[in-house]
Amino acid sequence: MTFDKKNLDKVTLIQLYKRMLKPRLIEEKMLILLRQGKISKWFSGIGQEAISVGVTSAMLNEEYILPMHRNLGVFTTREIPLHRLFSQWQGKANGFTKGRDRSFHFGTQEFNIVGMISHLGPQFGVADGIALASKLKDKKQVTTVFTGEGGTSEGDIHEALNVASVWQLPVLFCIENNGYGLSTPTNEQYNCKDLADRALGYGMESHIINGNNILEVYNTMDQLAKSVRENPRPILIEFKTFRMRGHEEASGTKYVPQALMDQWSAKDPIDNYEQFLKDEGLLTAGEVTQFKVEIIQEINDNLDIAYAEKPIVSTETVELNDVYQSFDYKETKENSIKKEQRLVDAIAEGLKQSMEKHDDLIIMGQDVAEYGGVFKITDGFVKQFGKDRVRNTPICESAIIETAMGLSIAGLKSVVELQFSDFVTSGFNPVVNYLAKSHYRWNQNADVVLRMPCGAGVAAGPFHSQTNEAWFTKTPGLKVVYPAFPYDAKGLLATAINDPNPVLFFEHKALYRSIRQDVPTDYYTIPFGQAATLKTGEDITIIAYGAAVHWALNTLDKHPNINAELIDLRSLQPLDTETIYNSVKKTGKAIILQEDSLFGGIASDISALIMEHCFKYLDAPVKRVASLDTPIPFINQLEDQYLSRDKFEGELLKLLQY
Ligand SMILES: Cc1ncc(C[n+]2csc(CCOP(=O)(O)OP(=O)(O)O)c2C)c(N)n1
Ligand SMILES: [Mg+2]
Repeated sequence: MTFDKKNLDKVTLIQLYKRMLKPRLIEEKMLILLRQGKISKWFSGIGQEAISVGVTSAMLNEEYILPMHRNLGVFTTREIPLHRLFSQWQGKANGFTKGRDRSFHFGTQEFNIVGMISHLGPQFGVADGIALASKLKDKKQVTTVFTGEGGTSEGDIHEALNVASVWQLPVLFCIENNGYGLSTPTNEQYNCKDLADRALGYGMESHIINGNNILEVYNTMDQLAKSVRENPRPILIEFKTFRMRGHEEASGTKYVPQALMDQWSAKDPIDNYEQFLKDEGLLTAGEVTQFKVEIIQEINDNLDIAYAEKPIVSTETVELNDVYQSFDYKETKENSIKKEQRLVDAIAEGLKQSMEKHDDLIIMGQDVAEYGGVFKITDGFVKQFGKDRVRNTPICESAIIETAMGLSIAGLKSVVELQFSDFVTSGFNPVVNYLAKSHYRWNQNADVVLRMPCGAGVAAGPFHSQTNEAWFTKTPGLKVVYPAFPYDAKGLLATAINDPNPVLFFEHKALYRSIRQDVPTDYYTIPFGQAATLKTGEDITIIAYGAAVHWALNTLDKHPNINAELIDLRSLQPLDTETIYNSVKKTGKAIILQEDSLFGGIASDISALIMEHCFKYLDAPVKRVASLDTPIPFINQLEDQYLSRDKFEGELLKLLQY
């Protein structure tokens, strides 16, 4: 291995050495603790330290780094106090996740590090979002993100690279090619010569770096970072290196040929660099010993601090409260001037007024710019707000939802328009694992609204008709809003955008142009978790939301003699249980009408809640009326048969007779 020190001074050269030595010595200690059963799991980066250390050393402290599971050197180079890392691994309060997530699964705004979620690939998309924020704010910063070569097979990685190139985002995408992904060798992982070659397909610059040569890593990354700060663009960098230990310690390395181990062992990044420094007369054996003694002392002192820390105690209330960032709802009252609007107009106007109110709000979605979105909600927005803030995206739901997460980390709000709510499946992972869990895991909110045009009754078949709120109401960390009227939609959308938590905002397509109402012309908000009682009555409680509210209203219009109380939930998470219970306690009967298919829908949970909280008030079993447990068929007569709409009347009359 040849080292070229270019014009680096002695202080820098020695610092790079010490920075590699520290994670190596920490790991050696951790391997002992692992054998003693004092820590649970360990992913070793031994042999790959030059990458973490060289890359991090080339970055400015205020620039974000998104590391993976083998990047201890990132954390140590950013000088996180070791006792905090040890507390993190022991699940203690001085760590970064209050015992809620393990190992390197955490981020810290204090050190501008955004740790991984287990799913690997989403890191690239989140890096896009952080980089987009810095580009929009003209900060002249780079964002650096890591993956292993195994992770590059994930769709998220392809999506994120493509977005970064289309938007020319200042990201340094680092692939640590260490020969294996768990037990899978590279020839079973991909079929191109170098992963760096993929950059060409994205229209991106790329570099291959010897990942075991600290000076090559540092000098190249330093030069690339400086260049990207001035000329924002993404670069793909492949580091050739090797994983010297098992995927994690328990899994061993039996499947790795010994010859490969020996070959790479001779390329150890620390031993070779140490020899180079000695040969150059910059380092003595005595200094090496002294550095090691100092670092080991630091490790032991910090381990003592972490061990002395008491095990974490918490309560259910504390845990529940940390699922969401607290949101101090401030009511903005409506004005008295009203205008008749369709649902689609009210949403468009609400969104536009939020764009005017929040300079830091970005809209992203397919065809949302000049075209105005497929439902024309953002028509004219580009003219008013410009293309920086109203962004057409490639077809890549995962990367865009991850980008939204990155924007939030960097302090920007975003609204993502899903073209149809059905397509959220292609971005499901970042919704339920990244947006939903970040605040609970490491106190990082996801200030993101996902607009979800949904629903059946439009003869659009299985992939353009779903109302998929139940996939999300059961995921702690998400808020789910589902208005049925223009007035509610406008005010609730304003609140969704103000709320710093991730909100799924359902907009029923069949209501877009069929439901009209007088809507205040100015900006106003409506709080979440407050149902609207549309009709008061004594004999039965009808609970509905979305299009089903209108089905219930139509049925009641046909039967003016039925003395029903009709509750429009408006938001499903949080759910206004108080209004439901008070009504059921009064009427003694409850029927829940839901457009979604029956099993596992929110009607089931509402039914269970009523049984648990109002049982002694009930005069009849709680009834759920929902659509067939089939995919949604296309042709009208089948769709009509599928939907709960036409079954409601019969079930209502039956329950009244009970
Ligand atoms: C979506 C997903 N699938 C599978 C896994 C299990 N898994 C975790 S790490 C890993 C191997 C990753 O290999 P690579 O990206 O090369 O990183 P390395 O471990 O070699 O550093 C696998 C299969 C996961 N965490 N997430
Ligand atoms: Mg690998």
